Amino acid sequence: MTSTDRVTLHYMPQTRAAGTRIILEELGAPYDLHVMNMKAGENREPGYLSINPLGKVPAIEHRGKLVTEQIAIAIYLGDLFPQAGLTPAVDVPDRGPYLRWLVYYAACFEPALMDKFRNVDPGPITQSVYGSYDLMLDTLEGALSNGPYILGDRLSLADIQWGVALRWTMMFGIVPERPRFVEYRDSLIARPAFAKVWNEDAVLAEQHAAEARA
Ligand SMILES: N[C@@H](CCC(=O)N[C@@H](CS)C(=O)NCC(=O)O)C(=O)O
Repeated sequence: MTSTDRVTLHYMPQTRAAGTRIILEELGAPYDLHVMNMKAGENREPGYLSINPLGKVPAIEHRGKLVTEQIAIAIYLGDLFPQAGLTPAVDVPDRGPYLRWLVYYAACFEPALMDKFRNVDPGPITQSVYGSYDLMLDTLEGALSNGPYILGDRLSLADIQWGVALRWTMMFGIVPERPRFVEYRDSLIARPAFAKVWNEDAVLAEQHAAEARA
């Protein structure tokens, strides 16, 4: 990998982009941060909107291409750095469940959470993309009952994603602290990459708040 192969992560502390940064750390990927101050609205300035019109993070640039959406980024990076051992290869049986549980996060978990958080009625389970909130959560809990990890005995990037997700959603009380969720989250957030990113985020967030007040 040459210096032009470094990944640029468009970043704001204490957002979904922190999960992407933890993934980069876990993979041992070479990366640079482009940090923006969300409290000062920097992600809504023309410079960044010309990169990502949604003004959202995470977004990465790599080899001249932009990738947005945290799960697309996770899959992309996992495939780019298979040597980290966190990515089931395309020709192994775990590949299907790996993709399933990564995509479940974006396709079912987040929509269900947002509806729950805003008191939006998802309607009948046949019309809701995630069935019902309880069914969605029970299904996730069932997947976590087969081993220490979501694929059973094998740690993958899907666990890193879910460790991040369960931490913030249980912290905000959107996901109930079911014993299996707590045990699983705790086993993941004890990993050094999590502490590194969250400690650095706390410093950055404080700086940004001070800058926005000034
Ligand atoms: N669908 C996107 C959602 C990203 C997203 O909502 N990011 C939030 C941070 S947690 C954001 O950038 N918000 C800033 C804004 O909208 O101004 C993904 O999954 O990556």
